[in-house]
Amino acid sequence: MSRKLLESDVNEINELLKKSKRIVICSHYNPDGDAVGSVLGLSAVLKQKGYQVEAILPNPIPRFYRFMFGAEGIKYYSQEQNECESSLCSADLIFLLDLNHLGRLGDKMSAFFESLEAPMIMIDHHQQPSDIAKVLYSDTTFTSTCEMVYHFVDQMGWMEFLSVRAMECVYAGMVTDTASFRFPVVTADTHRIVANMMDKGLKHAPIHQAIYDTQSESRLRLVAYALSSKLEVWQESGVAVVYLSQEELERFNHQSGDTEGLVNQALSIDGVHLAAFFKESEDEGKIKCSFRSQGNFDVNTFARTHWNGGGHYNAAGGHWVGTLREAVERFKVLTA
Ligand SMILES: [Mn+2]
Repeated sequence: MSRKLLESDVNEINELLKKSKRIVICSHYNPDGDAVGSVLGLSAVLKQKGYQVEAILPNPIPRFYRFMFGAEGIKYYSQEQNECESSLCSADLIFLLDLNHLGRLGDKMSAFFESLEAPMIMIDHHQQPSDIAKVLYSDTTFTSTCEMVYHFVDQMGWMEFLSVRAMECVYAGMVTDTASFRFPVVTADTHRIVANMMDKGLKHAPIHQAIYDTQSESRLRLVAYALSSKLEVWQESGVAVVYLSQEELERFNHQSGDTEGLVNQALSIDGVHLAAFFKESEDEGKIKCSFRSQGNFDVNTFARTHWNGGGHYNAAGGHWVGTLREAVERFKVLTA
């Protein structure tokens, strides 16, 4: 684990690139701001360098990330499986960003990946990266994969190819993965990167506006409903949970990304150090789980041990098979 790419890695990446024309860049299922930002930011740089680049994601991105440069060109495996598969098969090189193992591509896409022979480069800040990439740039001390992409571009000597539009993507991932630069993992270096990008013309305010000030009325009403009617707080244990059924999500015309941030709102209650969000998925009987903690409760281990998931020390996710009520009860018992 190193904040910097090793010199041997830089050499190996240069060798891989010499042999490559077609590059595919992928990230995880239910792409968040860091996934979308890192994929589109690096795509823009590699396109500037003259490569044929395709961005492929397992499923569509939330509406409020569509402002990012190149977003309209992303291919989605869930919608264009054949096209995505032929692009992946003919790729000379594949980048995997913001994911630590193939399972994060979702069941279908990860199964397909098993058959691919193209070398892979993984850039990621999650714990316990799996050993599938030819070059692994992994470091859990980084706030975001986007911050790593900035370092990557810098260390490869490609800064002149990082356009302002590409910086917007990098910034979007940084701001969303750090909840607007508030998490303890944010360093002076994080801010220096932002300062460097602003010196080169990045405007931060329109990006915040595009991400945070463009929500639909139905989304705001869904959040209001969830917090007023579907929030439980167990003060003695310092734990809170928010949970929503498919029926409720449909009632509020739920769009992807609409429930993002709900778990952080539960965590913002005074005295609460652990919060969860449970959401009934469209697959019958499957519950999607998100966990956030403050201080020294390790939700990565908690999610790995009990909820078929994982992530970071203070932010993790998973899934569980059962009813919504059972998931809430199980969570209550496990954290009492
Ligand atoms: Mn991330």
